[in-house]
Amino acid sequence: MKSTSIKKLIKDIQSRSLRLTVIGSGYVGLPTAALFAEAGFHVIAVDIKPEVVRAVSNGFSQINEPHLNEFISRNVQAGRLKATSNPIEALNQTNAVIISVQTPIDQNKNPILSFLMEALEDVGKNMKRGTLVVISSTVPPGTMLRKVKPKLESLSGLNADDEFYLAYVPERIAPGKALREFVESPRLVGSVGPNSTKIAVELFKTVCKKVIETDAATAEIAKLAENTFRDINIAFANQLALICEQSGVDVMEAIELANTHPRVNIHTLGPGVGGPCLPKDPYLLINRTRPTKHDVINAARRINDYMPKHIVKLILEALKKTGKNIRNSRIAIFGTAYKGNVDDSKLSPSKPIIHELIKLGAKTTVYDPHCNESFEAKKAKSLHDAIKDADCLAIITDHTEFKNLNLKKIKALMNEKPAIIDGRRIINPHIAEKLGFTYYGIGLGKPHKR
Ligand code: SAJ
Repeated sequence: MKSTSIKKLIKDIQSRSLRLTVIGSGYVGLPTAALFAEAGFHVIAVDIKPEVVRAVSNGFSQINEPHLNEFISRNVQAGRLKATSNPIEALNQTNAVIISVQTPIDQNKNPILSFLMEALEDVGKNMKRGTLVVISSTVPPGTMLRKVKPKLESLSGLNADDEFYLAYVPERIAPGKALREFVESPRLVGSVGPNSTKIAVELFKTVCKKVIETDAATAEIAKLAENTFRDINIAFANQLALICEQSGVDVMEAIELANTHPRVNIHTLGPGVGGPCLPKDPYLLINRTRPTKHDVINAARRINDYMPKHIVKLILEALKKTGKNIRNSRIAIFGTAYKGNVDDSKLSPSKPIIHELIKLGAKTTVYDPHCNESFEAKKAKSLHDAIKDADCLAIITDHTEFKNLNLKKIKALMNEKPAIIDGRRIINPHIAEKLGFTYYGIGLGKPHKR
Protein backbone atom coordinates (compact mmCIF):
# COMPACT_ATOMS: atom_id res chain seq x y z
CA MET A 1 0.00 0.00 0.00
CA LYS A 2 2.77 2.39 1.10
CA SER A 3 5.15 1.55 -1.76
CA THR A 4 2.31 1.93 -4.27
CA SER A 5 1.71 5.42 -3.05
CA ILE A 6 5.42 6.34 -3.31
CA LYS A 7 5.66 4.84 -6.77
CA LYS A 8 2.51 6.67 -7.81
CA LEU A 9 3.80 10.01 -6.54
CA ILE A 10 7.09 9.54 -8.34
CA LYS A 11 5.24 8.61 -11.51
CA ASP A 12 3.01 11.67 -11.09
CA ILE A 13 6.11 13.85 -10.75
CA GLN A 14 7.71 12.37 -13.85
CA SER A 15 4.52 12.72 -15.88
CA ARG A 16 3.87 16.20 -14.41
CA SER A 17 0.43 15.17 -13.24
CA LEU A 18 1.36 16.05 -9.64
CA ARG A 19 -0.44 19.24 -8.64
CA LEU A 20 1.33 21.69 -6.43
CA THR A 21 0.32 24.38 -3.92
CA VAL A 22 2.87 27.02 -2.98
CA ILE A 23 1.93 28.84 0.25
CA GLY A 24 3.51 32.30 0.46
CA SER A 25 3.98 34.11 -2.85
CA GLY A 26 6.77 36.49 -1.95
CA TYR A 27 10.35 36.82 -3.11
CA VAL A 28 10.84 33.06 -2.79
CA GLY A 29 7.37 31.56 -3.23
CA LEU A 30 6.54 33.28 -6.47
CA PRO A 31 9.73 32.26 -8.33
CA THR A 32 9.16 28.74 -6.91
CA ALA A 33 5.59 28.62 -8.24
CA ALA A 34 6.62 30.07 -11.61
CA LEU A 35 9.50 27.65 -12.10
CA PHE A 36 7.50 24.53 -11.23
CA ALA A 37 4.75 25.71 -13.58
CA GLU A 38 7.39 26.26 -16.27
CA ALA A 39 8.59 22.68 -15.66
CA GLY A 40 5.08 21.49 -16.59
CA PHE A 41 3.27 21.16 -13.24
CA HIS A 42 -0.10 22.66 -12.40
CA VAL A 43 0.64 25.08 -9.59
CA ILE A 44 -1.57 27.18 -7.32
CA ALA A 45 0.17 30.10 -5.65
CA VAL A 46 -1.37 31.15 -2.34
CA ASP A 47 -0.96 34.50 -0.65
CA ILE A 48 -2.91 36.39 1.99
CA LYS A 49 -2.41 39.66 0.14
CA PRO A 50 -5.24 40.16 -2.39
CA GLU A 51 -3.07 42.44 -4.56
CA VAL A 52 -0.51 39.63 -5.01
CA VAL A 53 -3.24 37.16 -5.98
CA ARG A 54 -4.80 39.69 -8.35
CA ALA A 55 -1.48 40.40 -10.03
CA VAL A 56 -0.60 36.73 -10.59
CA SER A 57 -4.12 35.95 -11.80
CA ASN A 58 -3.70 38.73 -14.34
CA GLY A 59 -0.42 37.25 -15.48
CA PHE A 60 2.18 39.41 -13.83
CA SER A 61 4.23 39.75 -10.70
CA GLN A 62 4.23 42.49 -8.11
CA ILE A 63 7.82 41.57 -7.38
CA ASN A 64 10.45 43.21 -9.48
CA GLU A 65 12.51 40.15 -10.32
CA PRO A 66 14.20 39.81 -13.73
CA HIS A 67 12.20 37.54 -16.10
CA LEU A 68 9.60 36.63 -13.45
CA ASN A 69 6.85 38.46 -15.32
CA GLU A 70 7.53 36.48 -18.51
CA PHE A 71 7.36 33.18 -16.62
CA ILE A 72 4.16 34.12 -14.81
CA SER A 73 2.39 35.45 -17.85
CA ARG A 74 3.34 32.42 -19.99
CA ASN A 75 2.23 29.88 -17.39
CA VAL A 76 -0.98 31.68 -16.42
CA GLN A 77 -1.90 31.80 -20.11
CA ALA A 78 -1.09 28.10 -20.48
CA GLY A 79 -3.42 27.38 -17.52
CA ARG A 80 -0.62 25.88 -15.42
CA LEU A 81 -0.38 28.70 -12.88
CA LYS A 82 -3.21 30.10 -10.77
CA ALA A 83 -3.37 32.16 -7.61
CA THR A 84 -5.74 32.29 -4.67
CA SER A 85 -5.90 33.70 -1.17
CA ASN A 86 -7.71 30.58 0.02
CA PRO A 87 -5.17 27.87 0.97
CA ILE A 88 -7.88 25.29 1.60
CA GLU A 89 -9.26 25.67 -1.92
CA ALA A 90 -5.72 25.14 -3.25
CA LEU A 91 -4.89 22.20 -0.97
CA ASN A 92 -8.10 20.43 -2.00
CA GLN A 93 -6.95 20.43 -5.61
CA THR A 94 -3.30 19.44 -5.12
CA ASN A 95 -1.18 16.59 -3.72
CA ALA A 96 2.04 18.44 -2.89
CA VAL A 97 2.64 21.69 -1.05
CA ILE A 98 5.68 23.93 -0.68
CA ILE A 99 5.55 26.37 2.25
CA SER A 100 7.65 29.48 1.75
CA VAL A 101 6.32 31.98 4.24
CA GLN A 102 8.45 34.52 6.09
CA THR A 103 10.10 33.75 9.43
CA PRO A 104 11.15 37.18 10.75
CA ILE A 105 12.43 38.08 14.22
CA ASP A 106 10.81 40.22 16.91
CA GLN A 107 12.31 43.15 18.81
CA ASN A 108 14.14 40.78 21.14
CA LYS A 109 15.65 38.94 18.15
CA ASN A 110 13.47 35.89 18.74
CA PRO A 111 11.99 34.08 15.72
CA ILE A 112 8.39 34.74 14.79
CA LEU A 113 7.09 31.40 13.55
CA SER A 114 3.41 32.34 13.52
CA PHE A 115 3.23 32.58 9.69
CA LEU A 116 4.69 29.10 9.38
CA MET A 117 2.43 27.72 12.12
CA GLU A 118 -0.67 29.17 10.42
CA ALA A 119 0.33 27.60 7.12
CA LEU A 120 0.93 24.25 8.87
CA GLU A 121 -2.48 24.52 10.50
CA ASP A 122 -4.13 24.83 7.08
CA VAL A 123 -2.03 22.04 5.58
CA GLY A 124 -2.37 19.66 8.55
CA LYS A 125 -6.15 20.03 8.68
CA ASN A 126 -6.69 19.72 4.96
CA MET A 127 -4.11 17.36 3.51
CA LYS A 128 -4.94 14.01 2.01
CA ARG A 129 -3.08 10.76 2.63
CA GLY A 130 0.00 10.62 0.39
CA THR A 131 0.57 14.41 0.28
CA LEU A 132 4.13 15.70 0.00
CA VAL A 133 4.82 18.70 2.30
CA VAL A 134 8.00 20.68 1.68
CA ILE A 135 9.14 23.45 4.02
CA SER A 136 11.22 26.03 2.21
CA SER A 137 11.12 28.84 4.80
CA THR A 138 14.29 29.46 6.80
CA VAL A 139 13.76 28.01 10.28
CA PRO A 140 15.67 27.83 13.60
CA PRO A 141 17.54 24.57 14.25
CA GLY A 142 15.28 21.73 15.34
CA THR A 143 12.06 23.21 13.96
CA MET A 144 11.33 20.38 11.52
CA LEU A 145 11.52 17.58 14.07
CA ARG A 146 10.33 19.46 17.14
CA LYS A 147 7.54 21.54 15.65
CA VAL A 148 6.64 20.87 12.02
CA LYS A 149 6.46 17.08 12.02
CA PRO A 150 4.47 16.69 15.30
CA LYS A 151 2.07 19.47 14.33
CA LEU A 152 1.29 17.99 10.92
CA GLU A 153 0.95 14.50 12.38
CA SER A 154 -1.41 15.55 15.14
CA LEU A 155 -3.59 17.75 12.92
CA SER A 156 -3.87 15.21 10.11
CA GLY A 157 -3.85 12.00 12.15
CA LEU A 158 -1.32 10.67 9.61
CA ASN A 159 2.27 9.46 10.13
CA ALA A 160 5.12 11.33 8.46
CA ASP A 161 7.13 9.36 5.91
CA ASP A 162 4.47 6.69 5.88
CA GLU A 163 1.05 8.20 5.28
CA PHE A 164 2.28 11.61 4.17
CA TYR A 165 5.73 12.86 3.15
CA LEU A 166 7.75 15.69 4.62
CA ALA A 167 11.08 17.34 3.74
CA TYR A 168 13.02 20.50 4.50
CA VAL A 169 14.28 22.10 1.30
CA PRO A 170 15.67 25.54 2.20
CA GLU A 171 15.79 28.21 -0.47
CA ARG A 172 19.09 29.73 -1.58
CA ILE A 173 18.00 32.35 -4.07
CA ALA A 174 19.16 35.95 -3.92
CA PRO A 175 16.65 38.59 -5.04
CA GLY A 176 17.71 39.96 -8.41
CA LYS A 177 19.00 36.54 -9.57
CA ALA A 178 16.24 34.37 -8.15
CA LEU A 179 15.23 32.36 -11.22
CA ARG A 180 18.76 31.55 -12.32
CA GLU A 181 19.93 30.67 -8.83
CA PHE A 182 16.90 28.47 -8.19
CA VAL A 183 17.96 26.32 -11.11
CA GLU A 184 21.76 26.57 -10.80
CA SER A 185 22.43 26.44 -7.02
CA PRO A 186 22.68 22.95 -5.58
CA ARG A 187 19.53 22.35 -3.53
CA LEU A 188 19.60 20.70 -0.12
CA VAL A 189 16.90 18.17 0.66
CA GLY A 190 16.67 17.67 4.42
CA SER A 191 15.14 14.36 5.23
CA VAL A 192 12.72 13.32 7.95
CA GLY A 193 12.55 9.83 6.43
CA PRO A 194 13.75 7.89 3.37
CA ASN A 195 10.40 7.83 1.54
CA SER A 196 9.91 11.56 1.87
CA THR A 197 13.45 12.22 0.67
CA LYS A 198 13.00 10.06 -2.40
CA ILE A 199 9.89 11.98 -3.43
CA ALA A 200 11.22 15.46 -2.60
CA VAL A 201 14.44 14.77 -4.52
CA GLU A 202 12.42 13.60 -7.52
CA LEU A 203 10.32 16.78 -7.42
CA PHE A 204 13.21 19.24 -7.07
CA LYS A 205 15.25 17.43 -9.74
CA THR A 206 12.64 18.58 -12.26
CA VAL A 207 13.79 22.20 -11.78
CA CYS A 208 17.17 22.23 -9.97
CA LYS A 209 20.33 21.01 -11.68
CA LYS A 210 21.73 19.44 -8.53
CA VAL A 211 20.05 18.11 -5.40
CA ILE A 212 22.00 17.09 -2.28
CA GLU A 213 20.47 14.82 0.35
CA THR A 214 21.01 15.27 4.07
CA ASP A 215 18.90 15.09 7.22
CA ALA A 216 16.50 17.91 8.12
CA ALA A 217 18.41 19.09 11.22
CA THR A 218 21.66 19.40 9.25
CA ALA A 219 19.93 21.21 6.39
CA GLU A 220 18.45 23.70 8.88
CA ILE A 221 21.90 24.52 10.27
CA ALA A 222 23.57 24.53 6.83
CA LYS A 223 21.05 27.08 5.52
CA LEU A 224 21.55 29.36 8.52
CA ALA A 225 25.32 28.90 8.33
CA GLU A 226 25.38 30.20 4.74
CA ASN A 227 23.83 33.55 5.60
CA THR A 228 25.64 33.82 8.93
CA PHE A 229 28.97 33.19 7.22
CA ARG A 230 28.20 35.99 4.78
CA ASP A 231 27.19 38.33 7.60
CA ILE A 232 30.40 37.59 9.51
CA ASN A 233 32.54 38.00 6.40
CA ILE A 234 30.91 41.37 5.62
CA ALA A 235 31.41 42.43 9.26
CA PHE A 236 35.10 41.61 8.88
CA ALA A 237 35.28 43.74 5.72
CA ASN A 238 33.49 46.53 7.59
CA GLN A 239 35.88 46.33 10.53
CA LEU A 240 38.80 46.41 8.09
CA ALA A 241 37.24 49.57 6.63
CA LEU A 242 37.19 51.20 10.06
CA ILE A 243 40.81 50.14 10.66
CA CYS A 244 41.89 51.53 7.27
CA GLU A 245 40.20 54.86 7.89
CA GLN A 246 42.42 55.26 10.95
CA SER A 247 45.53 53.93 9.20
CA GLY A 248 45.52 56.15 6.14
CA VAL A 249 45.02 53.14 3.88
CA ASP A 250 42.37 52.44 1.25
CA VAL A 251 40.47 49.32 2.33
CA MET A 252 39.44 48.57 -1.26
CA GLU A 253 43.04 48.13 -2.28
CA ALA A 254 43.91 46.21 0.89
CA ILE A 255 41.03 43.74 0.36
CA GLU A 256 41.79 43.38 -3.34
CA LEU A 257 45.36 42.48 -2.48
CA ALA A 258 44.39 40.09 0.33
CA ASN A 259 41.94 38.40 -2.03
CA THR A 260 44.74 37.56 -4.48
CA HIS A 261 45.66 34.88 -1.93
CA PRO A 262 44.08 31.68 -3.25
CA ARG A 263 42.37 30.86 0.07
CA VAL A 264 41.10 34.34 0.98
CA ASN A 265 37.75 35.79 -0.09
CA ILE A 266 36.89 38.88 1.92
CA HIS A 267 33.48 40.31 1.04
CA THR A 268 32.64 43.94 0.33
CA LEU A 269 32.33 46.62 2.99
CA GLY A 270 29.31 48.89 2.98
CA PRO A 271 26.90 51.09 4.93
CA GLY A 272 25.45 48.09 6.80
CA VAL A 273 23.70 44.82 6.08
CA GLY A 274 20.02 44.76 5.18
CA GLY A 275 17.42 42.58 3.54
CA PRO A 276 15.02 39.92 4.68
CA CYS A 277 17.71 37.32 5.50
CA LEU A 278 21.21 38.31 6.59
CA PRO A 279 20.27 40.61 9.48
CA LYS A 280 18.01 37.96 11.05
CA ASP A 281 19.26 34.49 10.14
CA PRO A 282 22.26 34.67 12.53
CA TYR A 283 19.75 35.15 15.37
CA LEU A 284 17.76 32.13 14.21
CA LEU A 285 20.97 30.09 14.27
CA ILE A 286 21.82 30.95 17.90
CA ASN A 287 18.23 31.08 19.09
CA ARG A 288 18.19 27.99 21.27
CA THR A 289 21.82 27.92 22.35
CA ARG A 290 23.11 29.12 25.71
CA PRO A 291 24.73 32.58 25.61
CA THR A 292 28.51 32.37 25.48
CA LYS A 293 31.33 34.88 25.79
CA HIS A 294 33.01 33.31 22.77
CA ASP A 295 30.63 34.62 20.20
CA VAL A 296 31.62 35.75 16.73
CA ILE A 297 28.02 35.78 15.49
CA ASN A 298 26.72 38.53 17.77
CA ALA A 299 29.97 40.46 17.38
CA ALA A 300 29.48 40.49 13.59
CA ARG A 301 25.89 41.64 14.01
CA ARG A 302 27.05 44.50 16.23
CA ILE A 303 29.62 45.66 13.67
CA ASN A 304 27.15 45.54 10.80
CA ASP A 305 24.49 47.31 12.85
CA TYR A 306 27.03 50.03 13.69
CA MET A 307 27.79 50.87 10.05
CA PRO A 308 24.76 53.16 9.45
CA LYS A 309 25.89 55.21 12.48
CA HIS A 310 29.33 55.42 10.93
CA ILE A 311 27.84 56.83 7.73
CA VAL A 312 26.10 59.55 9.76
CA LYS A 313 29.43 60.24 11.48
CA LEU A 314 31.11 60.68 8.09
CA ILE A 315 28.33 63.04 6.97
CA LEU A 316 28.83 65.14 10.10
CA GLU A 317 32.60 65.21 9.57
CA ALA A 318 32.26 66.24 5.93
CA LEU A 319 29.81 69.02 6.77
CA LYS A 320 32.09 70.28 9.53
CA LYS A 321 34.96 70.34 7.08
CA THR A 322 32.95 72.45 4.66
CA GLY A 323 31.94 74.82 7.48
CA LYS A 324 28.29 73.73 7.52
CA ASN A 325 25.98 72.63 10.28
CA ILE A 326 23.84 69.51 9.98
CA ARG A 327 20.77 71.45 11.12
CA ASN A 328 19.12 72.75 7.95
CA SER A 329 21.79 71.28 5.68
CA ARG A 330 20.32 69.55 2.68
CA ILE A 331 21.29 65.90 2.42
CA ALA A 332 20.50 63.81 -0.64
CA ILE A 333 20.36 60.08 0.04
CA PHE A 334 20.83 57.81 -2.98
CA GLY A 335 19.10 54.52 -2.37
CA THR A 336 16.60 53.09 0.09
CA ALA A 337 16.70 49.52 -1.27
CA TYR A 338 18.80 47.18 0.88
CA LYS A 339 21.11 46.34 -2.02
CA GLY A 340 21.71 47.23 -5.64
CA ASN A 341 19.08 46.71 -8.34
CA VAL A 342 16.32 45.39 -6.08
CA ASP A 343 13.14 47.16 -4.98
CA ASP A 344 13.10 45.76 -1.44
CA SER A 345 13.87 48.09 1.49
CA LYS A 346 13.50 45.50 4.27
CA LEU A 347 15.92 46.32 7.11
CA SER A 348 17.81 48.60 4.75
CA PRO A 349 20.71 50.57 6.30
CA SER A 350 19.12 53.67 4.75
CA LYS A 351 16.39 53.60 7.38
CA PRO A 352 18.50 54.29 10.51
CA ILE A 353 20.66 56.73 8.52
CA ILE A 354 17.67 58.78 7.33
CA HIS A 355 15.97 58.71 10.72
CA GLU A 356 19.11 59.94 12.46
CA LEU A 357 19.62 62.72 9.89
CA ILE A 358 16.02 63.87 10.30
CA LYS A 359 16.46 63.78 14.09
CA LEU A 360 19.56 65.97 13.75
CA GLY A 361 17.55 68.52 11.80
CA ALA A 362 18.90 67.87 8.30
CA LYS A 363 16.63 68.45 5.31
CA THR A 364 16.77 64.97 3.88
CA THR A 365 15.67 63.96 0.40
CA VAL A 366 15.86 60.44 -1.01
CA TYR A 367 16.13 59.16 -4.54
CA ASP A 368 15.80 55.52 -5.51
CA PRO A 369 14.98 54.49 -9.08
CA HIS A 370 13.95 50.97 -7.98
CA CYS A 371 12.30 51.40 -4.61
CA ASN A 372 9.34 53.51 -3.43
CA GLU A 373 10.28 53.64 0.23
CA SER A 374 11.48 57.00 1.59
CA PHE A 375 11.63 56.30 5.34
CA GLU A 376 9.83 59.57 6.09
CA ALA A 377 12.31 61.72 4.17
CA LYS A 378 11.19 63.81 1.21
CA LYS A 379 11.03 61.67 -1.91
CA ALA A 380 12.58 63.11 -5.07
CA LYS A 381 11.13 62.21 -8.46
CA SER A 382 14.49 62.32 -10.18
CA LEU A 383 18.18 62.35 -9.52
CA HIS A 384 18.17 66.00 -10.55
CA ASP A 385 15.46 66.89 -7.98
CA ALA A 386 17.26 65.04 -5.21
CA ILE A 387 20.58 66.67 -5.76
CA LYS A 388 19.44 70.22 -6.48
CA ASP A 389 20.73 72.59 -3.78
CA ALA A 390 22.02 69.70 -1.67
CA ASP A 391 25.00 70.21 0.60
CA CYS A 392 25.87 66.56 0.82
CA LEU A 393 25.20 63.47 -1.28
CA ALA A 394 25.30 60.13 0.56
CA ILE A 395 25.33 56.98 -1.58
CA ILE A 396 23.81 54.09 0.34
CA THR A 397 22.66 51.60 -2.30
CA ASP A 398 24.84 50.25 -5.11
CA HIS A 399 22.24 50.49 -7.88
CA THR A 400 23.75 50.40 -11.38
CA GLU A 401 22.31 53.87 -12.01
CA PHE A 402 24.60 55.28 -9.30
CA LYS A 403 27.78 53.72 -10.62
CA ASN A 404 28.48 56.15 -13.44
CA LEU A 405 27.27 59.44 -12.08
CA ASN A 406 28.09 62.59 -13.98
CA LEU A 407 29.89 64.33 -11.14
CA LYS A 408 30.39 67.54 -13.09
CA LYS A 409 26.63 67.94 -13.58
CA ILE A 410 25.99 66.96 -9.97
CA LYS A 411 28.46 69.55 -8.72
CA ALA A 412 26.75 72.23 -10.79
CA LEU A 413 23.39 71.38 -9.19
CA MET A 414 24.56 71.15 -5.61
CA ASN A 415 25.17 74.01 -3.17
CA GLU A 416 28.58 75.56 -2.72
CA LYS A 417 31.24 73.37 -1.10
CA PRO A 418 29.42 70.11 -1.82
CA ALA A 419 30.31 66.88 -0.06
CA ILE A 420 29.99 63.24 -1.09
CA ILE A 421 29.78 60.33 1.33
CA ASP A 422 30.35 57.16 -0.63
CA GLY A 423 28.88 54.28 1.38
CA ARG A 424 29.51 51.80 -1.44
CA ARG A 425 32.82 53.02 -2.80
CA ILE A 426 31.48 53.40 -6.31
CA ILE A 427 32.92 56.84 -6.98
CA ASN A 428 36.51 57.58 -7.89
CA PRO A 429 37.79 59.70 -4.97
CA HIS A 430 40.44 61.43 -7.07
CA ILE A 431 37.94 62.60 -9.69
CA ALA A 432 35.51 63.76 -7.00
CA GLU A 433 38.19 65.74 -5.17
CA LYS A 434 39.57 67.20 -8.38
CA LEU A 435 36.10 68.52 -9.17
CA GLY A 436 35.99 70.22 -5.77
CA PHE A 437 33.90 67.82 -3.72
CA THR A 438 34.77 67.05 -0.13
CA TYR A 439 34.82 63.28 -0.54
CA TYR A 440 34.54 60.71 2.24
CA GLY A 441 34.50 57.07 1.16
CA ILE A 442 33.89 54.36 3.68
CA GLY A 443 37.21 52.67 4.46
CA LEU A 444 39.26 55.30 2.68
CA GLY A 445 41.93 56.45 5.08
CA LYS A 446 43.25 59.92 4.43
CA PRO A 447 45.64 61.04 3.17
CA HIS A 448 45.14 58.45 0.46
CA LYS A 449 47.50 57.83 -2.42
CA ARG A 450 47.22 59.99 -5.48
N1 SAJ B 1 26.36 43.15 1.41
C1 SAJ B 1 27.54 43.79 1.75
N2 SAJ B 1 28.72 43.27 1.28
C2 SAJ B 1 28.76 42.14 0.51
C3 SAJ B 1 27.56 41.50 0.18
C4 SAJ B 1 26.38 42.04 0.64
O1 SAJ B 1 27.56 44.81 2.44
O2 SAJ B 1 29.87 41.73 0.14
C5 SAJ B 1 25.08 43.65 1.93
C6 SAJ B 1 24.07 44.02 0.85
O3 SAJ B 1 24.27 45.31 0.39
C7 SAJ B 1 22.77 43.82 1.59
C8 SAJ B 1 23.05 42.65 2.53
O4 SAJ B 1 24.45 42.59 2.64
O5 SAJ B 1 22.44 44.96 2.37
C9 SAJ B 1 22.50 41.32 2.06
O6 SAJ B 1 22.75 41.15 0.68
P1 SAJ B 1 23.13 39.72 0.05
O7 SAJ B 1 23.26 39.88 -1.40
O8 SAJ B 1 24.29 39.16 0.78
O9 SAJ B 1 21.94 38.81 0.49
P2 SAJ B 1 20.37 38.62 0.19
O10 SAJ B 1 19.69 38.87 1.49
O11 SAJ B 1 19.88 39.35 -0.98
O12 SAJ B 1 20.37 37.05 -0.12
C10 SAJ B 1 20.99 36.14 0.77
C11 SAJ B 1 21.80 35.14 -0.06
N3 SAJ B 1 22.66 34.34 0.79
C12 SAJ B 1 23.97 34.14 0.52
O13 SAJ B 1 24.52 34.62 -0.44
C13 SAJ B 1 24.72 33.27 1.45
C14 SAJ B 1 20.84 34.24 -0.86
O14 SAJ B 1 21.54 33.22 -1.54
C15 SAJ B 1 19.82 33.60 0.10
O15 SAJ B 1 18.90 32.78 -0.60
C16 SAJ B 1 19.05 34.72 0.78
O16 SAJ B 1 20.00 35.49 1.54
C17 SAJ B 1 17.99 34.12 1.68
O17 SAJ B 1 16.81 34.28 1.33
O18 SAJ B 1 18.32 33.44 2.64
